[in-house]
Amino acid sequence: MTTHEQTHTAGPRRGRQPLRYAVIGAGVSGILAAIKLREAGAGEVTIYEKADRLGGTWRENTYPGIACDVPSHMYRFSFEPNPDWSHHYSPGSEIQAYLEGVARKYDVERDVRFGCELTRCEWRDGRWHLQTAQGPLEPADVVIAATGVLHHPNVPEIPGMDDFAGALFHSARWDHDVPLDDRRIGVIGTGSSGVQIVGALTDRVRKLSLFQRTAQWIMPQDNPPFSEEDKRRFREHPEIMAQMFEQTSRLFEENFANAVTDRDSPQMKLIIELTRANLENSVADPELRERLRPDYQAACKRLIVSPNFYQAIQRPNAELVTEPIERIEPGGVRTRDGRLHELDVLVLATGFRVDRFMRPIEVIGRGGIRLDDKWAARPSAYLSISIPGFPNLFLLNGPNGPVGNFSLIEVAEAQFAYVLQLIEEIRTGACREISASQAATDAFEAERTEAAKRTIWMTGCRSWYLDDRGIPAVWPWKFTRFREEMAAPKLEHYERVPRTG
Ligand code: N01
Repeated sequence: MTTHEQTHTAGPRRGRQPLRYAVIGAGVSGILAAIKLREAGAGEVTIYEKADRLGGTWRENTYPGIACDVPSHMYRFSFEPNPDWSHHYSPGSEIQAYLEGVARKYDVERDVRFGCELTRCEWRDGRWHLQTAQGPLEPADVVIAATGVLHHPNVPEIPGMDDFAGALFHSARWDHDVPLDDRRIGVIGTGSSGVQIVGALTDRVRKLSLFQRTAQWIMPQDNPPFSEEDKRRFREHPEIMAQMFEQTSRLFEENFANAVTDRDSPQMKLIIELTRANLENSVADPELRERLRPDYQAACKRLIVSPNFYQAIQRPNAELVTEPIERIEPGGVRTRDGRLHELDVLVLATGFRVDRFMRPIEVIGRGGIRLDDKWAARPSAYLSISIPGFPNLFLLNGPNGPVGNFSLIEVAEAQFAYVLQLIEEIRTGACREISASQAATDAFEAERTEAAKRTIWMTGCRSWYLDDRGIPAVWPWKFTRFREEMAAPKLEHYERVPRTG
């Protein structure tokens, strides 16, 4: 018997227990968890959502031009294929509408507490005790943290930001009351968000200034609409959608997702050629072309896919500003060369703080250990799902997962199928508490870190994938390995506290 087995004893519970589940967040993963828990007849489920609407990322990001660069028929719940996608790659509003539609169909909202922001989760007496600023909630036996990755806006500290006389907001907090047409707009940042905003806005505004700190490789994108005939065929023959999923998944996996984990692969060489040809063939002015040319390898940063960025940035009313930003003034942005770029609106497309996960919720595990202390160096979790010392807490799209190159919906589905098997251990009474062992987590992290060094993400660029050591904080292997790992938990890698009685 381990120390835990000796010290953690609860009253007798036999057979399948109706447990109480708390799901944190009503985005893609939270909606999924609620549907699947109910389907499993697992017990009472409550989703705590701090906002007043579900949708997560797709609720929060509403900037002009927002779309998903994973093909539409891959970016959906496997159990709810959608015949009505308008394009091969979906706009954000359509994905939000899809998520709301699925939630409606499964009556998910019944179990959502909107406007309920957790501040504290504490493991005490064999249960999770949850709290908001208003006071305690019902305790839960199991917590599913479905809080997302790209969630907390990264707001840079640029001198003078508070002095700006126009409108200033982050791309994930778009202020739709601010008029844009015929105005002077500045965009800071050339990630996927900034590039999409530039592509969508340049035609509408008087002047668009893009402040680029680092150039990006851009993959061209063809995004034709699905015809009404296509949609009718998808509706009448769902097997066509299934085939499309299989085909697209295979191509996506072989040509992109697996390529980035092997920097020497022929597919990676093709990505390099395609992005380089895109730059050479799309940008006419040699001086602008050189300023748009990155000095690192394609896909080192997350690859940007765009049908219209190069065209947009070459319009007469667009300007690529590569001079570093000195400060923000009431009238606009002053660059280091002394020039004032006069602006009415300034958009911070400056990304997210990616090391937060369920924080700032104060999470306290077994023996009073605080998640902030556990993650003092950096976030980690066994297989990105379970944290040693934090029993019956499971993360979806948690630290070091396959965020860079797959559909996060597919990732969450595979993870949740795995989590359900761990929950089954608790439900059947095989154990009362389950969390990854420290030894398994350390071994996983050591192997992951080594493998991450061979990926394209570590070939010399600054990116949000890199942790404080400069090591990619993501799943560094092929998707097949992820599927295999998620097929069934290796229970020997978990610490299980048995029930007594
Ligand atoms: O953020 P980012 P994002 N001064 O972190 C710059 C997903 N996504 O919101 O490169 C000046 O990629 C920063 O510069 P640098 C996708 O996973 C998907 O665009 O660090 N600039 C960079 O250019 C994506 O990767 C989709 O030198 C500053 C930019 O801000 C992730 O979300 C669409 C700065 C941040 O880029 C995040 O994308 C949108 C400063 N002080 C998002 N600080 C699709 O599916 C930061 N920057 C299409």
